[in-house]
Amino acid sequence: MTSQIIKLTYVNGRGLAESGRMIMAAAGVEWEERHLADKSEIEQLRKDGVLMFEQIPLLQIDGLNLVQSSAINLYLANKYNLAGKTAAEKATVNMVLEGAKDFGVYGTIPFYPKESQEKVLNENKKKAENRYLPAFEKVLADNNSGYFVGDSLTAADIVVFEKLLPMDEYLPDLIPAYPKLHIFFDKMKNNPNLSAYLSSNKRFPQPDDAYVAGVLKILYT
Ligand SMILES: N[C@@H](CCC(=O)N[C@@H](CS)C(=O)NCC(=O)O)C(=O)O
Repeated sequence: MTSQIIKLTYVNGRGLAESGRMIMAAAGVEWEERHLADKSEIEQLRKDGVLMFEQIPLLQIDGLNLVQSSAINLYLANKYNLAGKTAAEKATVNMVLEGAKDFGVYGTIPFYPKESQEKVLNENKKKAENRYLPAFEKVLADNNSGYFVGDSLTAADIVVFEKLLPMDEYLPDLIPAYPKLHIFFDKMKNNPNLSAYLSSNKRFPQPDDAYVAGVLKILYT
């Protein structure tokens, strides 16, 4: 049986595709990437009817055209046994995934006007310190296995890690203040599949001005 090609369509950056990429990387699966470089390409995909809400990311897998990053993450988590083992674990994985999505907005900061970026960063720092980082610390303490849910790796661990990475790039002093989260962060960095992905040429850098301008031109003009 030939294995099917998995194809991810996005732009050439992390954005809303990065959590799906990291779930696939952690699961040890190979995928192809298509990076849209021109407005005409997304217009063609819209005409082709493969983008349910005319937006990317698009993951083509098992004959499906999946959109909506959360749905993509859940599909991958279920397919690669990273979704939790029981109904209760699955619900907790979903809670953590949604919380991680609300928390992990650091990749959008370069899209704000230069003069408001510091203010946005400070607002998100406050949210991280007052809500999300203590919550992550408590989930890890209550679960007491080194993982967010159950006793093995799930998509919850992967997506929290994916969201912590850009925060740590901006605010490297925060994670060390949370002992269990700090251990978790280091453990995830040392996960062989994730560490190979993070040092590969598939991992995009922090968005820069050229990337922001490209995305705005391709998707929003
Ligand atoms: N809720 C969607 C949002 C998708 C989204 O906003 N995608 C952007 C690129 S990051 C896009 O395609 N924008 C073009 C548009 O909205 O027309 C998800 O999580 O996938």
